[in-house]
Amino acid sequence: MKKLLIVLAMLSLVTVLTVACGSSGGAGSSSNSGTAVHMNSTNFTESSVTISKGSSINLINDAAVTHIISNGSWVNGSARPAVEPGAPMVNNLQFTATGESHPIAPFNTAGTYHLYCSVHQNMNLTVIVQ
Ligand SMILES: [Cu+2]
Repeated sequence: MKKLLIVLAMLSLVTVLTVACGSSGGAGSSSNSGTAVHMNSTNFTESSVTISKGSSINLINDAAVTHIISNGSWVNGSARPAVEPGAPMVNNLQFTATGESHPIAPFNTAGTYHLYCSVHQNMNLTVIVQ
């Protein structure tokens, strides 16, 4: 009898998890929604984020300003677009509204990558993939 209860409990847990995943709207069954990285009105709220290989980040705009994100970085006040080998392509990903969020495709190769906002000088994000 105890065994049956455990089995029932596990089945209901699986059901809850399945429903939760189904409603998240993820593109792939194995992908998660990504590590949240927030942006305020002029910058990323953290300058770097560390994630595990194969996972993604989810950029979230916390301000009612436009951010346009691409591969690359600001160096000494100059925008330097650059798609680093192994980085997912991010090409003028635009945010315009508060609360708007966009996932970045999974980082499948370990390394250090850079994203920047072409609107805001020195708005840089380093993504460390381990
Ligand atoms: Cu910006």
